[in-house]
Amino acid sequence: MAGTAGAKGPHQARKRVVRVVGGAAALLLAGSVGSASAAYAEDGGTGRGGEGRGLTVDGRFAPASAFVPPRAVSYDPALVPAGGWIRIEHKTDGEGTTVTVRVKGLKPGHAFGMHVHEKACGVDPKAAGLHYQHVKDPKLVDPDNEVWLDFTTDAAGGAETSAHHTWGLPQGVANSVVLHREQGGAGERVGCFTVPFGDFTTGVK
Ligand SMILES: [Cu+2]
Repeated sequence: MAGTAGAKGPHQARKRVVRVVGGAAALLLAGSVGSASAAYAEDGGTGRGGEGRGLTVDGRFAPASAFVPPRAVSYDPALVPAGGWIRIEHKTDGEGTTVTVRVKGLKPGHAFGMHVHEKACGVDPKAAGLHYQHVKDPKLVDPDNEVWLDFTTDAAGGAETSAHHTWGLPQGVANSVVLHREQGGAGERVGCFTVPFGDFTTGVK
């Protein structure tokens, strides 16, 4: 569309990748097993808002008892060993939104449950709050109304899966993924990874 060419302003650089440092805690974590890094890329190449934006966040699990609370928290070292790795990708385009998880170094051959939750992780497994729901309704606890990322690890403790929805994850309303001991809609929380879903421009002024 010719009319969109002029829409490109100072906030719509074609491609931006920034390293996000969440203050002093993140600096202390650099290089430790609890380190996490995030790369945010925004591609406004089409000139149409909401297309081709993505977020990728990596982390390594560490115990909740670590001196500096890690971004990727293990609540159960038998299932989620320290040093286990996780990457979350969140992509949004005209077709909707896709969340992909990749893990390495978790317990081999285990069927994990995983969902996108509302709040950031904490020392307390309950800190992540409830599942993010597209339509807020306690009766709609299912993979159509929520982002479920259940996976079963291979013999090396790795796995990859993704979930696609035609709706999106607005900034600020979904802030973690929680790993559960069992697959399905609930169960004991064995790990958590803080991810600012929908925030494709964090750190970009
Ligand atoms: Cu959950």
